[in-house]
Amino acid sequence: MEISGNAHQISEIIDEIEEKHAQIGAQNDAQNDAPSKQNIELLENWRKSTHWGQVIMGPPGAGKTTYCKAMKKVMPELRVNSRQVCWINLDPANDIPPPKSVDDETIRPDIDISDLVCLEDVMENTGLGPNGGLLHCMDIIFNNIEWLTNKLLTKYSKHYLLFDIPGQVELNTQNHSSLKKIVDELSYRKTLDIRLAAVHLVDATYCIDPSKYLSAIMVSLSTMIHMEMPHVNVLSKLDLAEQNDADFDLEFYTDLFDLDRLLDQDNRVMSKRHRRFLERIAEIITDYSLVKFIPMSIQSVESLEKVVQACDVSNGFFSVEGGAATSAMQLPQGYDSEYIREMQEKFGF
Ligand SMILES: Nc1nc2c(ncn2[C@@H]2O[C@H](COP(=O)(O)OP(=O)(O)O)[C@@H](O)[C@H]2O)c(=O)[nH]1
Ligand SMILES: [Mg+2]
Repeated sequence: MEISGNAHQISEIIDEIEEKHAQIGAQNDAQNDAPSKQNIELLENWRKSTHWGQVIMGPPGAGKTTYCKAMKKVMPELRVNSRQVCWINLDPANDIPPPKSVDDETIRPDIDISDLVCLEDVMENTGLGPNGGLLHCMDIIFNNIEWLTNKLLTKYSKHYLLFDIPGQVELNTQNHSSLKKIVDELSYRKTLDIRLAAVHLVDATYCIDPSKYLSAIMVSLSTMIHMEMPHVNVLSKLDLAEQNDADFDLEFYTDLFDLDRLLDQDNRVMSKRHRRFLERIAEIITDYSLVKFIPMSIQSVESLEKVVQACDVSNGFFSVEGGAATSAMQLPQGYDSEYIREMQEKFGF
C-alpha cells in the first residue's frame, strides 16, 4: 500500500513537472515567435509603400543570372520609372566568386542565399545527389524565410526586387512546393505583400527544333499553372537564334498564331500517332492563345526594357504607380530612338 501510495505521489509530481515544462516551453515559443519591436517598426516602415519585383525562372543556362546582372545596371537608368534593383540569388548552386579586390566592380547579388545554405554541405550531410540536394535546400530556405525577409526589411525597402531562382524544372512545375511557398510568403498581403511577376526564360535557340520548342512551351504552361502568378514569357538569347536559319519569321515564334505549321517543317521520321499528338498540342496552344513570348537579347537594351514594361503591366505597377504604358508590348512615351541609341551605347552588353 505504502509503496503504491508513494508511486502515486511520484507520478503526480512527474505530471506536475511535465506540465510546468510544457507551460515554460509554450512561453518560450511564444517569445521566440513574437516579432521583436524593431521588426514591427521595420515592417510598418516597409508597408508604407508598395513593393514590386520579378521571380526569374527557366531551365539552367536560359540566362537568368545574366538577365539579373543586366537589369541591375539598366533599371536605375531608365527614363521612365527608373528603380534601384536588389538582386536576390535564391540559387544555392549559383557559383558567384567573391570580389578579387576592393576595386573589383563585378556585379554581385545583394542578397546571396549561399550565405544561408550551401548545396555541397547539404549533399554531404544528407547523402542526396545534386537534384535532391537542391530541393532540400529550397525546404531549408522556406523554413528559414525570416533570414530573407529580415534582410529585405532592413536594407531594401526602396528597391525593385529580382529573385534569381534555380533552373530545376520540378521547382516551378511539379509537386515540390517550397518555391511556391516561398513566393506565397513574400507576396502574402499581411506581411511583405510584394507584387511579383514571374519572368520565364526559354532559350530562343530551341525554336529551330519543333519538338524542343513545343516542349519548352509546355514547360512555360506548366509553370503558369503551378505558380499562379502574373506571368511574362521571354525568348532569351535571341542574338544566338538569329545566327541560325529558322523556318519562320520572329512573330511566328513569339505570337504562336499558327503553331501547327511548325510540324509541316519537321522532317524527322516519327510515327503517325506521335505526329498527330504534337499537332493536337500545337492546335490547343494556338486556338486558346495560351502562351506568347517577348523576344530578348541581353545585348539589346530595348528588349530588356520591353520585358520590364510587360512585367509592370502584368503585376499592376502601372495601375498603382501610374505611368505612360499603353500595352505590354509597347514602350512608354519618351522612349524615342535617340534615347534607345544612348542607352544601347551606354549599356550594350
Ligand atoms: N549570346 C547570348 N548569351 C547569353 C544571353 N543571355 C545569357 N547568355 C549566356 O548564357 C550562359 C548562361 O547564362 P546564365 O545567366 O548563367 O544562365 P542561368 O543558368 O539561367 O542563370 C552564359 O554564358 C551567358 O553569358 C544572351 O542574351 N545572348
Ligand atoms: Mg544562374
